[in-house]
Amino acid sequence: MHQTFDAALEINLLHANQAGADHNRAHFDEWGITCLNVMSSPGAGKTVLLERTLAALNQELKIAVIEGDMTTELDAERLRQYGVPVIAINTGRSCHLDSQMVSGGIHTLAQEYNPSELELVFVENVGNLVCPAEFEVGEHAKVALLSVTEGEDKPLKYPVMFQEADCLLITKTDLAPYLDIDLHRLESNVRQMNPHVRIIPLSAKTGEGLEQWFDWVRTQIQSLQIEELAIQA
Ligand SMILES: Nc1nc2c(ncn2[C@@H]2O[C@H](COP(=O)(O)OP(=O)(O)OP(=O)(O)O)[C@@H](O)[C@H]2O)c(=O)[nH]1
Ligand SMILES: [Mg+2]
Repeated sequence: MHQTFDAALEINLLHANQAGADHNRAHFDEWGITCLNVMSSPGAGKTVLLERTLAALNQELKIAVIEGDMTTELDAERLRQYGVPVIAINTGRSCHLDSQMVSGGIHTLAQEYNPSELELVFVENVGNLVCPAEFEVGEHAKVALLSVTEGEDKPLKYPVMFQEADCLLITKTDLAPYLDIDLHRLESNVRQMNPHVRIIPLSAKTGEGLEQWFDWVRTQIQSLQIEELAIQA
């Protein structure tokens, strides 16, 4: 009986979150913004990846970041150094961003900047390999990071994140030679969960894979623009 109640509550919660996510996505669509939701366990390299990305693409694209952290603005402050709008959201005790929190971030963004001038919004989610994958925030695509230090079994143990991801970045590949990690097994475990996900091995330290990541980001923006043109035609 107790279990049934919990399941019903969870379905309602996710249903309400989904409605909010659809509303957020409608705002992004109206402004011509592509939104990418960046997720991983704590410390897999989300903020460093965004730092490298802002440094490389900031001249080419108008980018903003919605930065989710439980308590601090440490990551937001790191990213503000790249001169882009960064809206910080503290989730308090919650281990993920939800669509309502991101809605607040979107409205702050729209008050402080002209959102129609933006092309790309990254959402850096709270470091957690489980919950963020369950809660859409209005993104057009999900990016998951898994660092080589986490072990090749993680796609099997935490399947939802890997099933939901549109792009999986295997990060910190510069550290692989010092670890007992089997990268082929890791990739095959990812494929078992999600046969079609784009996988990019990447090191923010050496730069390996960064160009492929930037190209994937550009492709996301282009495919959304093509979709919009098709809708208008
Ligand atoms: N060797 C190596 N270290 C990296 C790489 N990318 C990130 N790191 C290190 O990993 C640590 C965590 O990086 P962050 O970018 O802060 O990780 P995060 O996922 O944003 O962490 P949270 O926001 O706390 O979840 C830092 O010490 C980074 O310098 C990499 O490609 N190679
Ligand atoms: Mg971070």
